[in-house]
Amino acid sequence: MADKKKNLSEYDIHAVPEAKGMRFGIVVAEWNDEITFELCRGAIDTLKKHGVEDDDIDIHYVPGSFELPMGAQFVAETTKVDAVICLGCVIQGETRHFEFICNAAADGITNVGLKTNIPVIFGVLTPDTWQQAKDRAGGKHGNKGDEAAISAIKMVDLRRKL
Ligand code: DLZ
Repeated sequence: MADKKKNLSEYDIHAVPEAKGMRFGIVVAEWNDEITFELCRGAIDTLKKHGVEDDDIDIHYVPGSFELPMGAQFVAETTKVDAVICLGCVIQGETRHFEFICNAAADGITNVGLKTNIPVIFGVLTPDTWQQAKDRAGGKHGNKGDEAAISAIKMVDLRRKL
């Protein structure tokens, strides 16, 4: 999996469990959609690369990253998914209440996972600039959506093994 030196899309392919039959919900923030739709594309491509069927991926949209936890909770509680992937982008230099939105998204996503017992993955970019976001949405640093998809597969596999 990526660390701060590596590309977000680089991982040991042999360390990823077979994901055929796993079902995923993806919740995408519409704010900064040029970035978040790329994250979503990366997540879908990565899930499918590891065996997930199109019909086992449900995509839902929320207005902004602040709404990701609520969207994730709706999906976790009302649909049959094994994990939910939350995708958003909050750019520090362009968002006056950056901390409020990021903290609400991070705390909320954590809480939804713990409350529903379904893995909920934090695929939210929090860069300083638009260019840094582009670099992590299919650019020179890879795609945060790929990383989120791999995390989701691994968490579903962990839960199934226990
Ligand atoms: C309002 C707002 C601002 C200023 N910036 C962002 C952002 O950079 N990224 C993001 O995902 N959402 C942003 N939002 C919208 C909030 O997340 C939320 O949708 C609104 O405050 C309505 O609750």
